[in-house]
Amino acid sequence: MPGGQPDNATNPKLSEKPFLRLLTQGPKAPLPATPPVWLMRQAGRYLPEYRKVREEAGGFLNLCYNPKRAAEVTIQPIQRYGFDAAILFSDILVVPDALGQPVRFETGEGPRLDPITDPSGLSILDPSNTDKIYSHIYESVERIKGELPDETTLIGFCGAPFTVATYMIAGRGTPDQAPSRMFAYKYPDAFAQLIDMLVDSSIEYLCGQIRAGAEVVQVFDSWASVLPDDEFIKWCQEPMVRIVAGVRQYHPDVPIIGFPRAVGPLYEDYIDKTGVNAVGCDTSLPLTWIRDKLQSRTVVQGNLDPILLLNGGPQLEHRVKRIIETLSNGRHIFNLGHGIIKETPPEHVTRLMELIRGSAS
Ligand code: 1CP
Repeated sequence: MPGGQPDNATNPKLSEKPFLRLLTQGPKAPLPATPPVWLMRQAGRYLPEYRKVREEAGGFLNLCYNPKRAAEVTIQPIQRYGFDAAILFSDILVVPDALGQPVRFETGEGPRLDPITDPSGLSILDPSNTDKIYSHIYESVERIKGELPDETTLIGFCGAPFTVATYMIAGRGTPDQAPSRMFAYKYPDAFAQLIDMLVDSSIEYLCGQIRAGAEVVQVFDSWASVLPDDEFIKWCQEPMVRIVAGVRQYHPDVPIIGFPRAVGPLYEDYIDKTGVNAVGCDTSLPLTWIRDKLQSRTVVQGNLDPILLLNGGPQLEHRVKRIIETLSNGRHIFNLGHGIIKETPPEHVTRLMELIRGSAS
């Protein structure tokens, strides 16, 4: 059962947390001197200290389900760089694993699941027993919350139903998500049933993370952009409307960040219909368009090119400056447009933090 627990409204530390403050204050409140910052996939293989723990844990999911180790890798990038937010170390594919479709991570490769190829494949899913897996994650959240510096906000997360469904149907990452798109056209009722189950389980899972101590939640719809607009509305936007309503019913004050990656002009209606407190902006969105069309609607997060962070140098300096100049008159959280690339030299992130924190005019 979701629910319980005090929310951010009663959090005495709110004023000490720049990231949470920006997300909870209205558009008229004074802005911080420099934007709060965190990076998608900030805990991960580009950090030598992560690689060490990952090796000791013996497998990626073992790391996700071991609260002590998961807490350790969540906090590593905070200790190294002092980001304003920590994101729970876990993965979006914990949800199918909890629903009864086992997930494996093979070394050097992405995730693997036994694919659901037709409606009969849905019969293996059992939404009544997910706590067996989710409880490990909630324990990680509690532990992280207890160990984080007071000024750091803790972000919980899940994958959006469509993005999670693409892995459940294909059994792996694919370049174009064709298997799930075909499934949705061929078997729309069964696809709707899967999306509905993922909506309910995501609400339960996000509320569990919030009860355990997550102060903000983000929903990653990494593959939303492969859908035509009417399918996007049906399989991405409407499910997100229900997730936002479902979480807010129990936790009305916890900010929710949506990330419908690369959907271009569809961002505007997505913000208006879902009522998210912020949107993650991918690399392809023009900065002035973000400022003029999105920042007037909600808080914007993004959108440095991860490849530019990998490359570093004067182009990085120039672009960081331009992002901050363009978005600094409104509510902006500095982030990448997608996850950090594993070959990124850790010192490029150090330089990025110097540029952001030194940007006060
Ligand atoms: O070998 C390793 O160490 C595994 C690499 C790795 C990591 C570090 C995976 C496998 N997942 C994660 C952690 C993770 N994943 C986090 C928490 C850490 C943080 O952000 O600091 C988060 C938020 C995710 C989210 C995630 N997983 C997304 C959505 C965001 C995005 O990048 O688009 C997706 C699509 C996944 C699936 C996934 N998990 C891992 C891989 C390699 C993939 C992509 C697979 C593919 O499409 O081929």
